[in-house]
Amino acid sequence: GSTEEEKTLAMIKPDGVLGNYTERIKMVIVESGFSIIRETITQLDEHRASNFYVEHSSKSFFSGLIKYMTSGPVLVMILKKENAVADWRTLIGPTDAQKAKITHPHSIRAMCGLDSEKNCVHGSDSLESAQREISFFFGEISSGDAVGEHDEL
Ligand code: DGI
Repeated sequence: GSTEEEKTLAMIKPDGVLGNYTERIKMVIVESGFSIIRETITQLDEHRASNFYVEHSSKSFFSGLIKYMTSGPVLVMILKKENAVADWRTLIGPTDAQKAKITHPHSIRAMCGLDSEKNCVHGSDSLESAQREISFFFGEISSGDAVGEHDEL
């Protein structure tokens, strides 16, 4: 029988890739029960990074965020699991890696993040964001709702 599996978008940001955290993070992903069903390395330019974070375009930290996100390659992955969206958010921990080290010491951001900007990893914050972000990097795929044996991925 098919379980109610979800897909979410995970990203290892430039500081994570350049800091050689990729394999450690992937180990945590797999040990936590996620399947990595697609992955690609890409270098964001200003246009694509701005588009990805368009909801933050009016924020004071936006230009710094774009500079950071374009500073090196990122590894993007589609993760699949029951409750993948919320579970991946829990696993990465709070946005501010400095706080994560205190309140969520076992989180990925506590392991490899630096502060509220350079926080090492990204995770979609809702099913809707996940679908948008998966399409952003991988094109249109199935919605992730009630994914079963017939899913091509
Ligand atoms: O979903 P999150 O990545 O946890 O957080 P978010 O969607 O609120 O913000 C997106 C990214 O923007 C976050 O990963 C890092 C950056 N950011 C968020 N809040 C701040 C920030 N950067 C700075 N410099 N200062 C902030 O307060």
